[in-house]
Amino acid sequence: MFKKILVANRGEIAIRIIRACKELGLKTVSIYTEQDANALHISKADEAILVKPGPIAGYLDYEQIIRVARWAEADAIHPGYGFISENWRFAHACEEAGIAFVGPTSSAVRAMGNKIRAREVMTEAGVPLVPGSPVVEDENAALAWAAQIGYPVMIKAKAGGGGKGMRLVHSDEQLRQGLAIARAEAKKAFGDEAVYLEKFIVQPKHIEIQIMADRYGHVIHLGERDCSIQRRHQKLIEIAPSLVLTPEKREAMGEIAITAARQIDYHTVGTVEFLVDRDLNFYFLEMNTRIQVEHTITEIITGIDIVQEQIRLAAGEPLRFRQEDVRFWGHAIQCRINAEDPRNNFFPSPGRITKYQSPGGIGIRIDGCVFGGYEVPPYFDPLLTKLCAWGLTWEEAVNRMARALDEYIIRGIKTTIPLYKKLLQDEEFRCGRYTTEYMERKIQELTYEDVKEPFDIYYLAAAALFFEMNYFYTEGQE
Ligand code: MV4
Repeated sequence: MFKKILVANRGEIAIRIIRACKELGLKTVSIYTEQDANALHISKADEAILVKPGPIAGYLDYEQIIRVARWAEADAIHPGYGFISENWRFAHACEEAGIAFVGPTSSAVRAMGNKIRAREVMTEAGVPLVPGSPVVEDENAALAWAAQIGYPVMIKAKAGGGGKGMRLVHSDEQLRQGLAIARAEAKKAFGDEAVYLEKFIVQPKHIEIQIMADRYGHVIHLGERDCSIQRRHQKLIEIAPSLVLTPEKREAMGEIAITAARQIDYHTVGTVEFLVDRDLNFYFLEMNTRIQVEHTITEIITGIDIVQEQIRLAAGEPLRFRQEDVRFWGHAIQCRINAEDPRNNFFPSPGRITKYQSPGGIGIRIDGCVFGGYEVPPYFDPLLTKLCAWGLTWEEAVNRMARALDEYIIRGIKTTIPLYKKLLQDEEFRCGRYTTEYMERKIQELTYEDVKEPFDIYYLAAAALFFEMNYFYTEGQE
């Protein structure tokens, strides 16, 4: 086992990793940039080292991070999610430097980062994929492939992922136009203009399987998470298990996810994402070679500490569970509490938290990085905390989450809490059959304020009057 781990991240995930390390008896080193000097992940670790430049570049400069790890005598680096977590060059540099990367091999990271290569690898393994094309070299090739696949067709970037550079087209005409735009976007976003086509799956669910693997050929899955409640590819609410999968479907998807992992000699933990259509046909979408934000809800229903296991597996320990040891118990929901204003197009809402009171009690878990008086910096991802609720039944989990949201007080900045309070009352959410277009369709209804609105106008008038008087007053003084 390692002795000391450098946590190459910030925010809630840095704290989550530090907690796992402490329980494993490992020393921890945090890194931070100048703009993050008051961040909680600094004081939670045994040591903290300033990296430059801020606010973000220091977290991305993996060569500097490896130098810092060497200097601090850390024997492993945990990248968390985002930042350098899926940069195969970083994983490779760790391999070269003789510092353990808490993740799979750089070649597995690389293979899954290239979406075309991922499709090829998975095709070879017999993993079901959305019908699609290889890279389309020109317009004629694209038109021919589209004819074979059948409209509607999605144009996707070879280097894409996370929804960037995707384009939906319904006809030859739209394909011709869309192709040029998609190429330009892909070039701009990824420095690679290669695109390919896929059959568009109408109103899919986004369901992903958590897997765990050691270096000795053992691979298991920890069931699924339904992440369909999202907006513009930012997940907002995740649940486990999915309310639509049968035990047989879960097993089938789990088996396929294991096959996918085996195909690339995967080890540590990872996630295989699927699109699931209305008839519960499922298609491989991509594989995430890192810990994910929503790993928490799988921990809650399985009782397995995924981050601890990830570290053990990275250190070369054998898997401690067999598939039949994994049991699912009850239902878990996670709400991502973001510093954003859902009523204003999810506009970022950084600033000082003037009051903070978190919920608690049976079945509640919070992973966060904020406190009363903390100034949320404007530079980073808006995630403040992850609020999770567990219940023996789905209904109990939903009611418990609603209760926890009611208890939650965050003042001084806008958050997604009011949105979730409304959403949890929605019948369509409560029945669990929602798909990925749910949020976009419901956002108006869920952010419509029915009681307080008329009063706001009076507050506004009073404030205007106050400022007006103040203005005259100060003018008189000069
Ligand atoms: C699709 C799709 C429908 N058909 N591909 C979005 C994220 C990116 N990784 C893939 N995405 C999609 N690919 C085909 N062939 C619909 C989506 C999609 C989506 C997928 C997962 C979660 C949310 C989504 C929201 C909109 C579209």
